[in-house]
Amino acid sequence: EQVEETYIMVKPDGVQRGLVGEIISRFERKGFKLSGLKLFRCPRELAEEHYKDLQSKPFFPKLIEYITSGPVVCMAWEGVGVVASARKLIGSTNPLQAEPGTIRGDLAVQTGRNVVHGSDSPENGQREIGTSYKTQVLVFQT
Ligand code: DAT
Ligand code: MG
Repeated sequence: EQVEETYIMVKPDGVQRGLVGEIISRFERKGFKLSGLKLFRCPRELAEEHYKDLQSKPFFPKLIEYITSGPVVCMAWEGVGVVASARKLIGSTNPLQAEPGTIRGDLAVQTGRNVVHGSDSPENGQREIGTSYKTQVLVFQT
């Protein structure tokens, strides 16, 4: 087991509903280390890059519209096994199928409003931190 990093993003609905503290708190209580954090409004090009694997899905345009609709909180979290563990803490993509006790299971109802993103592999963790977290965004208005 080795130390790895995952990209966690509180989506616009999570920020708007005031769930940022609650979500950060769950990762902190688990014992992972917060290694980066910023609030920003995701530009369309970055959103499309972030979700490029889903480009051909019918819901892709709606997904991009949603992710760019308001400020997001993006974070890098670090720890042993953090990628898979964060996915467990987040729960299933469809919040109605997510177990109680998970973030989506406790706090969300709709797949298209599932409050938080977490990388699905260490490789994607690095890729997503590189695109969404490390990219300089010049427009800071949220
Ligand atoms: P996850 O966010 O659990 O990794 P994913 O990578 O398959 O799920 O999809 C990314 C996001 O796209 C997901 O959080 C919400 C949206 N999405 C996925 N499947 C969807 C569907 N069938 N209808 C509407 N939105 C969907
Ligand atoms: Mg995914």
